[in-house]
Amino acid sequence: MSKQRIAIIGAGPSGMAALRAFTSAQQAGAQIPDIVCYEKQDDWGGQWNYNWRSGIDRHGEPVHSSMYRNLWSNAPKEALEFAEYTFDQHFGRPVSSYPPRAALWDYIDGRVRRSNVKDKVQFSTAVRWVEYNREEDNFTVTVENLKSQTTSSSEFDRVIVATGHFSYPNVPDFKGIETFPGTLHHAHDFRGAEKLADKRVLLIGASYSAEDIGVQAFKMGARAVTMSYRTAPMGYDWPEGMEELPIVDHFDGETVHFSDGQTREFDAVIMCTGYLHKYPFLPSDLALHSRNNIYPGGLYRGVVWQKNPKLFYLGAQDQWFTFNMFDAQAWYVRDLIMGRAELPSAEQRAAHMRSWRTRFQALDGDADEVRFQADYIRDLITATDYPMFDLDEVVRIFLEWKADKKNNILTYRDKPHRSVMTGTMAAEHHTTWLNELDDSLERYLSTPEATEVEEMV
Ligand code: FAD
Ligand code: NA7
Repeated sequence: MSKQRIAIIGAGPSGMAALRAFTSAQQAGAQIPDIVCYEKQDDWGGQWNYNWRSGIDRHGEPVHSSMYRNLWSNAPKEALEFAEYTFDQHFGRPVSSYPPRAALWDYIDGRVRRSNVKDKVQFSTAVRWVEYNREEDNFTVTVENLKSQTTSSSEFDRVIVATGHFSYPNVPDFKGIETFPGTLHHAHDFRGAEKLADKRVLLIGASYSAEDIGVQAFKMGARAVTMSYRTAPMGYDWPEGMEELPIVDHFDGETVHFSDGQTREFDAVIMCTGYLHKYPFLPSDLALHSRNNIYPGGLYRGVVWQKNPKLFYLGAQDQWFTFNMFDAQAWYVRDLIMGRAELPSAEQRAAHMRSWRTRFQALDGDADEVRFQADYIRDLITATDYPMFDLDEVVRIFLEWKADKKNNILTYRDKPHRSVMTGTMAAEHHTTWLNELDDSLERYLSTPEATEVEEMV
């Protein structure tokens, strides 16, 4: 029998998890399918592969990453740690719980670099179209090599979509916004908060981006930061100079009118209004349409496209858990593809999806969501040989993190947590998040003299 051919679209953390899942089976002696991973950027890491560009890249492609220079992990690294490649293994010593972007990129890169899989990735190659061939029961994948500007098509037995869903900005309209004379961006194009020093900044939205860009702006010396919510305020105990107001009613030049009648003047507006699930390379019967939530419809066990179970999605959920959830998904998809796990009938899959969906719809608040996602991951790991880890303890870490943020939104990142994988207590970073202005890996791993740290305070 000829070997199956598998296409992985995207080499972000989810695509890298798929590459790692297959090589881990290979290292254990199994015959694995032929794998080709297409990645439109010139390196892997997805969102974590920071790019100073915004808008359109040098090939005329939409820039993928929404990350900014100053980004540090927004949850403890102990909640995202791989069960089969720990932070201790990677860094060789305890590091702090909230690493900056470059340190997390180094960690995910380190794991796959050791497994020799980079030659399976075709970089600077954008997938343009995926077609299911009913008669052959396979897919034709058409790609463009962005450097040579040549297109080509190949056939695959299965396709894994791992292109992420925090890249295409959701940009609402507001009455009068065209009269605003200051700078106006979506969070997707935000690259650093330095320029916000001394500015009056409006962030529209009440989730991770508004919260984090808000505290970044505060840290970098913004004169005033206002965050505007549609449904509910984040409700943190904001420091003086930061506030939450209800939704924007309209703009009138630099003056913004809020729905409760208050007005403020601004120099800069950043829409932190989330992202669209968008898969421009997929026909509508293969493309996921969903809001950003933790149980999108149409995906059995969150990964198998119910309408065509030869198509898989990784990382399509909103994310409390990240890297280790992508692993659990990738291991399960690998096992389905390699025939190690059995795919239930369409009816059984539908019944399974209905029962999880019912539970999902009854969730009440963040703690419920975290527990739901932990159970979801447990269900996947149980079906594979991915090392099980103490998911209840990770839930506890998430809840502690939430309480730390409630306690002080400016200091939660200074707190160490204990690894559920190794039992190692994280190090305390040499400099507090509020005082650390150098986000580089070198600085993160350095051990500055105490006097140098004191001088920064
Ligand atoms: P992505 O990282 O988005 O990777 C998708 C890949 O697919 C990209 O490399 C892209 O170039 C490629 N691709 C897309 N389209 C095509 C195409 N047509 N052809 C070929 N390749 C294509 N998670 C955390 O755990 N901690 C954090 O602190 C954190 N902060 C975040 C901050 C921001 C601003 C954002 C946007 C996300 C953050 N996340 C964080 C969540 C993040 O989504 C995950 O950590 C992770 O990057 C998701 O991995 P992914 O592989 O599913 O998607
Ligand atoms: P999220 O978490 O999807 O949140 C989007 C926010 O935008 C949310 O508060 C929405 O309010 C708000 N929103 C959406 N549309 C509107 C309109 N029309 N008006 C006002 N507010 C609106 O996106 P984030 O960018 O914060 O986070 C995405 C990822 O990036 C996340 O995983 C992090 O790790 C980093 P709602 O609550 O729905 O009323």
